[in-house]
Amino acid sequence: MALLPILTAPDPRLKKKSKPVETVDADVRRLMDEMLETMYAAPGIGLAAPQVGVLKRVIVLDIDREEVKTGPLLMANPEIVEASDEDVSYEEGCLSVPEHYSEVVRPAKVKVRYLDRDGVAQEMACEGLLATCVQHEIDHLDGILFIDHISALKRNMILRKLLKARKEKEREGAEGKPASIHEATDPAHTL
Ligand code: GNR
Ligand code: NI
Repeated sequence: MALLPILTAPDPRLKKKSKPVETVDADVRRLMDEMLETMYAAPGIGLAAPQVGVLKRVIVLDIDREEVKTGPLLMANPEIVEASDEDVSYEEGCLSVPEHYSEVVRPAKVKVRYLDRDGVAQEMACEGLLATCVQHEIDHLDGILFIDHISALKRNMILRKLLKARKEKEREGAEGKPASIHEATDPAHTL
């Protein structure tokens, strides 16, 4: 099975609304399986299809903490059908926003309805990290990143840093060596 490349912000594909899956067929099952493998390899506790460039409403999760071990969860067309009035703040990260973390406030408990890997409709009550994570993944299906829940000032700072990091990486790739080494050996930068 193949690992899928994970897109990082800013990328226009991460801002798009994903389309519902019509039926959970062999293609969708393969996507779910490859996403799960990609998530474990990253490593992450959740992954949404648009993060691998596929604009379909498919998410995978596996929360493994002392209190809660969910095992692999594969969901097509996940929907929040109930949310608690009570909110909770959790420090979130995202594989598409590498190395940045922020507190995000969301409902503490949600009930999610989805189609499982066999195409069977399921409902699951979620709380704790699972509730946060499933909302984070469903957000991805609507083109929303966790940084869209924080101040524009913080968001733009993070986006600028991500863009800068990407450009440095591209420059390294083009020259076959790190930009820092290039600068150190460049007479213009030694003064
Ligand atoms: O691996 C992940 N960890 C995480 C931590 C707190 C809140 C949400 C997440 S999801 C994230 C993986 C990811 O980017 N999923 O879209
Ligand atoms: Ni994410």
